[in-house]
Amino acid sequence: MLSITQQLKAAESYVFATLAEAGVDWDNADARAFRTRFDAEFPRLFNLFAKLYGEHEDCLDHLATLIGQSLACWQARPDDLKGLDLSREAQPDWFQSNKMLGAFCYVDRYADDLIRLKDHVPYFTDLGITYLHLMPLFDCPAENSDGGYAVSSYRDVRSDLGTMEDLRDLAKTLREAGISLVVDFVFNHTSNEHEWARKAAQGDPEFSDYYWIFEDRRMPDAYERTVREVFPDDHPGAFVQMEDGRWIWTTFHSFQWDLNYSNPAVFRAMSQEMLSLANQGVDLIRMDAVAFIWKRLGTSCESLPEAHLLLQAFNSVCRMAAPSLLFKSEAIVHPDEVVSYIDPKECPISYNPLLMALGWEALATRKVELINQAIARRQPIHPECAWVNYVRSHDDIGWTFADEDAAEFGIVGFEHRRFLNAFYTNRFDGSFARGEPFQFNPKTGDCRVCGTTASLTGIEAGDPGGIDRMILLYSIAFSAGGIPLISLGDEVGQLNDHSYKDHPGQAGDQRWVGRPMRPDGLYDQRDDHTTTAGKIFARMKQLIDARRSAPGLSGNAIRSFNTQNPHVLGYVRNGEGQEIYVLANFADTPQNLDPQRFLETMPRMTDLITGEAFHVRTGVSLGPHQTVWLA
Ligand code: OTU
Repeated sequence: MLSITQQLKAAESYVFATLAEAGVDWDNADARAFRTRFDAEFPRLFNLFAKLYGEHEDCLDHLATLIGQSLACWQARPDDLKGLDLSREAQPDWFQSNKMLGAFCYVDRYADDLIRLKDHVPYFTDLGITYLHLMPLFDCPAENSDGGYAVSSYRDVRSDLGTMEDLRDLAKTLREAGISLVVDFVFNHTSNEHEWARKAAQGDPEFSDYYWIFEDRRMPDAYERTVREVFPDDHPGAFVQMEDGRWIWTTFHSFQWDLNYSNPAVFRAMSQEMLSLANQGVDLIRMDAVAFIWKRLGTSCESLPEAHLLLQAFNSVCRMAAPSLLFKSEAIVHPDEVVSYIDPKECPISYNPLLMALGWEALATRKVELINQAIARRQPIHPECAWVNYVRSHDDIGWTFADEDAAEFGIVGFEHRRFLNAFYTNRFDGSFARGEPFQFNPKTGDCRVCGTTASLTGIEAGDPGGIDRMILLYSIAFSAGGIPLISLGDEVGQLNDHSYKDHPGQAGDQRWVGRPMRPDGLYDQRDDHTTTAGKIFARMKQLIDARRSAPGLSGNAIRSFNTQNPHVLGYVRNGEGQEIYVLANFADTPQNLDPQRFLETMPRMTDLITGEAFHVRTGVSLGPHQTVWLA
């Protein structure tokens, strides 16, 4: 029996022998640079590979081929990106800065195509954006595309948006403007029109093994006993029948076929797709639907230990061949699971679905107990990692709080979610929100909510608190630690768009209500303070500018601050020596805080958002929905 070290040495020799046979030349500066990173990463990658694929006879062959392919990707990596790799290595905490500001949009809906999106770069720079997430832009089926989340080729841009060259060009323009490009890596599934899928559909055994395909219902029935239905409107269970009668795993829509990562060839192939993406000049990839990437019979097939090992293996491949590329995990699941993906060696960046959902929860209930508890208990993460704090995404709002957390306040999760769904879809008396329900599951009562921020906060309904509520939510996303994310168009108050109902391929998917075209008319009004768009824009700008000049908001150190007022959220941020007290009133009425709460702070503080002075020892009064950053 070989010791671990001996195994590692043997594997390394095997890899080098295989590469030598394939004619790999190590005798040049480029290969030597790779070699240094290889030496640092190989023990980890080998270990992960052994755990994931150790039982496959050809495990080491796959590993050797993977290394060879990664080296080739490294050699193909443009020099400016290699320069970026070095500068990021010298400043690994670059994304922790209080100057970071994220935004996202659809290329076609915001600007028609990639070339015309360049025209908006000056606006992005003016606004202070440093991170731009472009919604999926790769080749996908014409109608059945799930907004681009059914990818037919990771190597081709959707033809109406432009070409790969346009993407590279845009990435460069953005980089020169100090903006990192973020795109999705939709790696849990491909579209049924992907070349691999077409071959699988034709019965090719090699590519049938790229997916989860079964001859009859025996295994699908067994799996379906324990997996959840994610898109029940589309199909029941997790499998759909193929034209030839076989059954295939589709977690999401029937045209999104789950990749079979228990096959090492799939990991290898997808690593290549990932590295080729990185070489286009993408800085950050959003790892879509991470919870679903590994399946095991008898489990929920969500967030299994191997899902983490897989992500770590992808991460390790990047450290060798595209070292500056960072991962953001997209896990909209139980908060314990969300944090399980956050690690410098896995996904250093993660969406913060809990804080997002609980902001909305507190607006509806006007109470801060749940969001307060989440800040205290679930907000702190590894100091080298960052949350992406958002108010809404392109998807629905899922009420992913932990039932056990809510139970501490006597709140019953199921009933509370039902209330929130009713409230945000305007089926609750006195609601200010105008959302639409999504994926209502009559079997479980589960449902999610869609809509733009302005429609959900009351701006659409003409509620007097609408703008303040929107600013309140953004002020939390801007101050809670991490990268704030603006849904582009929100900064001028874009409203729900119901026209999706007339579009084939969108009509059955209510999430499109929250994905309007760029609201040109509202943008034109943004400097006119008499308009709603102008009022919102001015206040968003105020938040952006305040954040940029507040080093206390950098990093992610946070502690909760109990305001002893059930309507007022409080927390303290501390970065680069500056301490900031964030207070946020979720009530529709003014609220006072007891001076006793401020015995340990400076007696006189300033609200960094408005510049207003607060003599806190005499107490703090906040207007309805008012939020302050006191320093
Ligand atoms: C993601 O979301 C994308 O954001 C969606 O737009 C896609 O439709 C989907 O993947 C498939 O690619 O179910 O309602 O964390 O909540 O990954 C959104 C689990 C989704 C899921 C999430 C998924």
